[in-house]
Amino acid sequence: MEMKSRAAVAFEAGKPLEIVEIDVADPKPTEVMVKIMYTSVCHTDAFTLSGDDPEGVFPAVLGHEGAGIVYKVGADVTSVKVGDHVIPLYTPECGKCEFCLSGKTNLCSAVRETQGQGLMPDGTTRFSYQGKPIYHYMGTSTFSEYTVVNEINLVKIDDMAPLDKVALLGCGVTTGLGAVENTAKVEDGAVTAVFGLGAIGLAVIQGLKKAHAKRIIAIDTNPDKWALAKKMGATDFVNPKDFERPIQEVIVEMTNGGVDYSFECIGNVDVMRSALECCHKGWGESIIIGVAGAGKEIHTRPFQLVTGRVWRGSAFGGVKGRTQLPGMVEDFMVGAIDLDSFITHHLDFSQINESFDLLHRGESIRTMLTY
Ligand code: NAD
Ligand code: AHE
Ligand code: ZN
Repeated sequence: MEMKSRAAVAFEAGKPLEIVEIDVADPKPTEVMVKIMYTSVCHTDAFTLSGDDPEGVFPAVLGHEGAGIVYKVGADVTSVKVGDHVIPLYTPECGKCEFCLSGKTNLCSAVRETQGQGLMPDGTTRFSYQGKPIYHYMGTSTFSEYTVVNEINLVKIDDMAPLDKVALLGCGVTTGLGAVENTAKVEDGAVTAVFGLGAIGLAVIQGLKKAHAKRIIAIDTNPDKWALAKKMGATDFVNPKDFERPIQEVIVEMTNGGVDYSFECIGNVDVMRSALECCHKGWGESIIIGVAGAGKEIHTRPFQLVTGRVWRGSAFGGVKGRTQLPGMVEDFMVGAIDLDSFITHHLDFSQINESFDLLHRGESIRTMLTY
């Protein structure tokens, strides 16, 4: 039976979302309907809404950082039941595909193709408005009070965990912490640089502090971000606007030769170059986390790589969601992960466009939206 659901629909690229009542069809056998309780907006939602995402399709229900409660399950679903507390995963984990079995990546190929087209695996959508289909997004679509996701795009978590906090583990915080631990594998005493101090960069800093990095250089063009970066553990603060010369030169000088690890958490291909080139000759590694728009490419002299610098990328921090997220929720519950500091604003779901504006103006880290 179809459900009515309050949703923020992206009808067109570059336009604000519209809050409307959509129809949500029942989950198919391997799918689950989730009542989303809380969602936040990640810069990737803004990126897709802008029209720069080659995979962006409209009209769509965006949103990929949220938490909720299982409302209905398809006939073949075994790993969750009605009432379970869950976090939707844009990086699913089927546990059976070549990628899941490789032991080398968290990327899962089971539903990636249709997920990127805004469709469920059978090639259709569960959302419609006035009889016309509305696309899904990233396999999650948390900007609808009721959403339908594949069982493999869902992880059950501790019922005691506050959903209005652990929603952040659906993307931003997990991505930053994971990029340090799983992708870079930062060691004790490392000298590091973090470009971009939104939720992703701040979570990277939190991860670097946990990894006992000796120096954490926080770089942002918005000095209002220093205070939280400092709270997370940053040791040095650099505003590229204060310098005439390339920022990589400044950082190489500050560190007597460059950093052991750098992280690009913006999505700017020029900054990606700076992040690589501020790495130490012979061993420095730069991790690209930021998502760049259609047609953008990265550049550097190949000599930078010949002389030992390494360029890597990280999606969802290399975290396998169904295996690892419950443990991260427990880490939060015992105080080993700080989520509270990221939530700078609280708004009602109906004010979701204001939450995009706050992010664009650099005034918020994350706004927790309540349905
Ligand atoms: P955000 O907008 O909150 O933060 C970006 C920060 O970068 C801001 O503080 C801004 O002032 C700063 N900045 C912008 N231009 C700059 C420049 N030229 N030099 C220095 N600082 C600059 O965004 P967010 O939600 O933290 O996301 C950051 C990036 O990470 C986005 O590109 C997002 O799409 C991407 N992302 C990737 C993954 C992944 O799995 N790879 C996951 C989540 C987000
Ligand atoms: N659709 C874009 C790529 C977007 C992208 O890289 N997404 C990240 C997650 S961002 C979360 O905030 C990701 O997981 N990438 C791996 C994947 O399989 O999508 C494009 O360029 O087409
Ligand atoms: Zn995200």
